[in-house]
Amino acid sequence: MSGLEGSALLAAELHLVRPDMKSFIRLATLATLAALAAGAAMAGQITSIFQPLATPADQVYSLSVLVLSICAGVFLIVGGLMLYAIVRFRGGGKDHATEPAQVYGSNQIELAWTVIPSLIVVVLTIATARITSAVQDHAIPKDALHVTVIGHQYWWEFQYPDLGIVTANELHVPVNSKDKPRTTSLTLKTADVTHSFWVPELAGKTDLLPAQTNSMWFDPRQPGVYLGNCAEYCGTQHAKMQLRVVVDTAEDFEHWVAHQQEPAATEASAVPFLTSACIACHTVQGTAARGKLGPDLTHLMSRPQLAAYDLPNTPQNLRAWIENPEVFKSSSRMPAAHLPGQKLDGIAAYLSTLK
Ligand code: HEC
Ligand SMILES: [Cu+2]
Repeated sequence: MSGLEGSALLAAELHLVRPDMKSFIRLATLATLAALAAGAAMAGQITSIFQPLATPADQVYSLSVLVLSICAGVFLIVGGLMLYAIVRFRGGGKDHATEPAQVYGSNQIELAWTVIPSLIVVVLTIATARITSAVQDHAIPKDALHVTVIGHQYWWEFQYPDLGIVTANELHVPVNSKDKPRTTSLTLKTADVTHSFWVPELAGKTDLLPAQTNSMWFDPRQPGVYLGNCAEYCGTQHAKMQLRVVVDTAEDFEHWVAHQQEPAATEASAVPFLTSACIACHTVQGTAARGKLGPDLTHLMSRPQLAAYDLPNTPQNLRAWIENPEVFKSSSRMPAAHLPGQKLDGIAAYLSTLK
């Protein structure tokens, strides 16, 4: 098809579409409103910087609104003037051969296009620096909850040094309420490559870097489950390195802590598990399993998901995961067990009692 035919076809299609434009706009508006309503209803379930529910996220949000509106203003003015010039001074008529008037050496114009953009850049810089320093210099209260976050290819380790708890992928923190203000302070490290901790509704991103310890904090004001993801490409399964921050009421958090501090409660025999290679990588408190390369399994069943993504922690999935993690997360750092069925059943049965 020649370019000419192509554009003729396009014009015809445009012509066909035009009468429907109004209903299309109506439909698009409806769809947008529906999406917004759904978004509002699911607050805490989706990841959006436009629904901040904790302190640094509020500041990040106000800054992004400022930056977005300045940029939108620039876009509208520049785009509008350009559109005006294109339409108003379009070619045609008799003046094809003559050159348009050449404007140069105008101090006024040159000053305007130097001073205005400089002012805009200064405003953006000051606003950004102000918010960045307010977030970074924020004094962490003495009674804050301290958690050490360690990024692993492709899962999160959460250590609560003051409480003696180690868990994975699901970070429990207390809500910051008026009568019980409580800040969460995170120390961020990595066991291998660079990862990035990002839960948009709670705070901005902070990287977990080799050879450097970073920190961040947040005080969430609404209980719920907040979703995040590793925000720095760290390998093939980067997308399945999700994290959940469960913001508990003060009482729920105390219950959770007390439960996590209990020794592994179990009725089943631990023998199949303790006689497998599993213990080289996994810890179950109070047993000979002291491995550190994989998630702590002491209270495995208290986590609703397996393997740092939305794989429900059911007995079937648990057994299938142990049998061959490749099926779910190819090139995860856990090798397939290649165990006889009976032993696999024994291990799965034992693990599913680790409430
Ligand atoms: C070489 C180290 C290694 C060995 C051996 C190993 N695992 Fe793992 N395991 C891991 C790693 C790493 C992960 C995290 C995988 C991910 O999410 O990407 C993991 C994840 C898991 C999980 C999911 C934990 C969670 O919180 O989601 C279970 C359950 C598990 N392993 C059980 C076992 C059992 C049972 C065995 C023995 C048959 C075993 N593992 C052997 C390294 C290992
Ligand atoms: Cu990562």
